[in-house]
Amino acid sequence: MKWPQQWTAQPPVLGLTRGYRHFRVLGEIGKAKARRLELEAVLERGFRLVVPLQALRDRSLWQPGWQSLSRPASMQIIPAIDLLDGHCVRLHQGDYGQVTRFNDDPVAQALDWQRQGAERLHLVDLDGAKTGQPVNDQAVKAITSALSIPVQLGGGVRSAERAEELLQCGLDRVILGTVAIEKPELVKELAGRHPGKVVVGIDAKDGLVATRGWVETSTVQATELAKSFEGTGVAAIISTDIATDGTLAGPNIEALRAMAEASSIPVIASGGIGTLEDILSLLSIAPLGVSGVIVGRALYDGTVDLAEALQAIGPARLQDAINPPSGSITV
Ligand code: AMZ
Repeated sequence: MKWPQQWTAQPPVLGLTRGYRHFRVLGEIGKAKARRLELEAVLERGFRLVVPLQALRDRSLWQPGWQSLSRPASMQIIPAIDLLDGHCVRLHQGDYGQVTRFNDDPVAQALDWQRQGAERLHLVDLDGAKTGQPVNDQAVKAITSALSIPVQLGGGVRSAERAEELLQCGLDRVILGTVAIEKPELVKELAGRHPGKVVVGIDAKDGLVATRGWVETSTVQATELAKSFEGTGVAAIISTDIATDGTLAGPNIEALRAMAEASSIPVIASGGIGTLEDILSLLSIAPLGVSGVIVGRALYDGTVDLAEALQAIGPARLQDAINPPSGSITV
């Protein structure tokens, strides 16, 4: 029986493989019933995984999916820094009463993620989102001037003047949440004046849009709001599922699919990323227009390694450089 030299793990086993997906056959070990195939994960921090041949024969664990990599989907991985009173924090499901403080030096944190290969940084002024007033500008400006990658900011951007001030201060993009629902005309005007610079943040609780630091919930469907910005020049929609945010429990794929299908504006997934597998699972909806993913708590907790995630799913996916299957082994 012939097996391809390179393998792609399919969903049921992704958990077992710690989210690693693409494997190369190293060889066989053991004899008779103890014969096993030795596989190497195709990522820089490779690891060896020994799979019983029987499992391969049964196709219960693996399928030869390598060929699909000739047209790989990729997605921008955007690390997030949420600022509360100048510190890097994460909230659980957006609850200001459930704060974890991760780093007191946001500039050092931002520089670290840039060094690991991030191509963009996502900043949230949590005080600003709640009060409508900028509170963390000192940290925002320090981060923006220290970094060479583009930085986007949301939280408390409630007027055209404020948005334009931020763009002039070196922010690459501004994210508008509350005003997208309260003053949609303002968002459309700004997006028309600053193409590629205005992002709408749609944060949803059970499919309904939440605003003002997620303290208030509207009766507007998140997908309807997304639709209403079609053709306005909005650069992207950041779609956050509040129930999963800060939980590491996995993204809400169905909600993201609905958001991606609602309009042709690129969608950036936010909320719930806990593992590399979670990030990889988004590839299934990448063709619908999900172009990026925001990762927060998982980076601080170390359950996602940024450099590794960038290799697995970012524009420079390591497996792309690997030659197509060049042979097979006989079992
Ligand atoms: O965690 C929260 N409670 C929270 C949060 N992360 N509340 C708002 N935000 C973020 C949104 C969006 O990026 O995801 O603030 C921005 C929206 O702010 P505003 O002020 O425009 O509604």
